[in-house]
Amino acid sequence: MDSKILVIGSSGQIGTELVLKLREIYGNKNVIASDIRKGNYEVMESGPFEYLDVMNKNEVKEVLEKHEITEVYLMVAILSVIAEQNPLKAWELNMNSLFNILELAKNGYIKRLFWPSSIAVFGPDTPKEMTPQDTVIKPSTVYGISKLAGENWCSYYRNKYGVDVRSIRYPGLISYKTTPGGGTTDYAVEIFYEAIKRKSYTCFLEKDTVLPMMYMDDAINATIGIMQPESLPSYVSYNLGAFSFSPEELAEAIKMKIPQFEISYKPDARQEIAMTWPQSIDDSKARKDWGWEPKVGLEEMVDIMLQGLHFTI
Ligand code: AKB
Repeated sequence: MDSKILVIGSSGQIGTELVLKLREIYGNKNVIASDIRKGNYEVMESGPFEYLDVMNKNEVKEVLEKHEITEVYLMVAILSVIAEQNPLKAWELNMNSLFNILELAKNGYIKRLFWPSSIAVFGPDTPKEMTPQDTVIKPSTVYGISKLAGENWCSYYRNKYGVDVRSIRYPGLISYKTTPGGGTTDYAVEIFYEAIKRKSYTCFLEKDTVLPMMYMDDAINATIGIMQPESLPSYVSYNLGAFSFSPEELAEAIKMKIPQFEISYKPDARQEIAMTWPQSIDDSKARKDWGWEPKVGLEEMVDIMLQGLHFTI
């Protein structure tokens, strides 16, 4: 099928890089960026942009019709930390944005949909190491509850109405091009800015809190990759892994490049969230079903981040 793509939430951490990669692949004019706020210079200059509030279904429908969209990447979400501060707002945005797009897909306005899930679907009772695709899934955070509900609604629309919806359970994502906001894994990006600017960082997690992480390029390749097969992959939302580390291990890796770097620890409420998430992920189903394979390892990620940020801060 000739793809005409709409990215909703194109000014966010994943959306920004996703738009640029999709434009490289499908051509600038075939990838429409959209958000309630302006994107970065590259996104705004390289192709079409629509101011769009995903909570307004009619507005979304108009944009779909105007650009004859075939595929939507719905990259809108309130992440774990902010969701704990405002549970009802997070529920409303995370769920109603999804319902609006699922309904439009059900009514034939979209042929294929990507929706992001997260390792936050797992909870304190889930096995922490090499967390399997199918396991105990009882999240204890607002964000996790919304992601699990979202996965279930995606399955429902797929089974009941034949909606082609695909999803990934992202781990923490690391990039020097875009900054995250409101997540528990954000420290793994902040630490690089502080290491370069101040040679020190105070981490909001305990030193031995291991979490699964991934370099953004791999996450973008996976996101586009899962949308490629003509036949639907068997799971709606796939586990995805790359590498795992604790703040202490990341600090050690940074110290190899910046020997003066010092880390200290002042755990706050984010520690509680992190403790309920897996430490590493079994992504064998994604590897088998649609050929997922991460390319960037921990050391390479540290090199890329330090080199990339030297030029930007
Ligand atoms: C968060 O920390 O909330 C996100 C996530 C793991 O989904 N980065």
